[in-house]
Amino acid sequence: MAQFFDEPSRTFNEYLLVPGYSSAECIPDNVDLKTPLVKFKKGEAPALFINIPMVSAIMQSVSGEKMAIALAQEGGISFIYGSQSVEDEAEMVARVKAYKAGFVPSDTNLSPEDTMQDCLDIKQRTGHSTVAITSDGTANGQFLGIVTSRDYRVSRMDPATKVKAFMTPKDKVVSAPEGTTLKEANNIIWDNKLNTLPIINKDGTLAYFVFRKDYSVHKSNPLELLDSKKRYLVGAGINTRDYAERVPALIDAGTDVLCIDSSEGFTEWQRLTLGWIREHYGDRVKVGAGNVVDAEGFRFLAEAGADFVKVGIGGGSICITREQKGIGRGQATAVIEVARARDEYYKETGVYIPICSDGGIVYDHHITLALAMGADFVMLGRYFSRFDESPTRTVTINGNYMKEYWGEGSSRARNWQRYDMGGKKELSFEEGVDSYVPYAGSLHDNVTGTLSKIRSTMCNCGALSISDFQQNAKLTLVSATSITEGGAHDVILKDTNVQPIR
Ligand code: RVP
Repeated sequence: MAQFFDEPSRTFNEYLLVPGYSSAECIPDNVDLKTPLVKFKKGEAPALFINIPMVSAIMQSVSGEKMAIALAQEGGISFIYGSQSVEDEAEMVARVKAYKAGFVPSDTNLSPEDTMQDCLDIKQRTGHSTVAITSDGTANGQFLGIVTSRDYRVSRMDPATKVKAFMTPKDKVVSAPEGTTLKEANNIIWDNKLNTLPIINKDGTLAYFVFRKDYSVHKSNPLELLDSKKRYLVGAGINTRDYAERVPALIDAGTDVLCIDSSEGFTEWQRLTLGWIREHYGDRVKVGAGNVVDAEGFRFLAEAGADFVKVGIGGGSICITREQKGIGRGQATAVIEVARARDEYYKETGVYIPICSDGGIVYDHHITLALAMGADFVMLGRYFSRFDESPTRTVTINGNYMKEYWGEGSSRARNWQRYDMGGKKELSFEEGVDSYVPYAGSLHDNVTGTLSKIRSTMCNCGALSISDFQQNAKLTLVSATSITEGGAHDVILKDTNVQPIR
């Protein structure tokens, strides 16, 4: 007979934290959210930490290079999506590693032969109004000038007017040579009242832009996640099909950590992929695996050599795996069981394998619950997709700003490798949807708000570190009626359209 689990599987919404004693030291400023990213032996430190327990999902609509840079600035890490060619993924990683805080490769470029209409189109596409004009219209061509919105008048000029007729040519542009420090660049910006300073290589090609606004961003990131060469840390997704080609390219590009991106991790394919990496790189290359939802799955990946294990099937906001295939498990139950298995494995072997709760985070407090249940960090897709830094278009729907967000199992992503169980190299049916999410502004502002809630709750529970929180948090299941009690209830929420009658 089939095996039945005694308890129903539960979601984060069904739990609450019960406060613990908060001493006078329990203030948000004293909470340390640093957490291990990869496995380590008892008494040793892990080779990789993250400074906040948040990583961005391995998805086309979430983790591009902008996301990776913005999240590393806050102390977390992105996993660049693997559902693109090996070359494109490796280039994205290389661009994150080449990024020098404050020095930005130009992503908005045209040639002098392009037109004003091209300027309008590219501005719409990238959201940037400063266009680098280079000989070949690339980010690193011969620098010839710049165009900003001040250089053309849409109402008065023919859209076919060539860029060379209205650009500010290079001899009128204040620039600085390669090797200029960020501080020097900032001084030039201030002295000349500039918004943008092009940095030019010796051979006259464009190296970077320094933007006035970025200098202040750089200065206000105490938790930023840097490697020993002061470059941002970045992760990358791989699959269980082309790893022999993809992994070396990603390692050459400078990837700090890999993660097998798959809807189901308890498979021979994952064991083979992990085995291949160990055979070729030993423990030097760090790689997460998943996803699993029970102790057996965890044990399998731990023994196969995973550096961290991702937990969650079917809980993602865009995921319809449970509807399509009837597999999965409530995210809270999955995390609790896998965390127990992780702790047992640690007791038995002295090796701590961090676990990542992946998908299903709707409210900020779900992150706090996941940590209390034993997750070492969480992976978020929908959350990050709403920000300026996600790679998708912003659109308006009924007057509201929205961003696109689609699943890797949707036909839009065509990520068949993520779902492949052998057979034809294509998605046989969809396991994800294509959707919109409300636009929410900058990653920095949102992550700051989320972290302050996590820190505050941890203080209520008397915990100043994640491991302390995992060990001492008190959690309770809630009844359906107490969920209702938890929101605003029995009041009529104020509405701006209400007309006073007196
Ligand atoms: P969420 O944060 O709830 O949006 O979930 C994101 C997670 O959903 C991803 O990290 C991944 O594990 C999963 N995912 C991605 N695509 C799909 C799909 O198309 N079914 N699911």
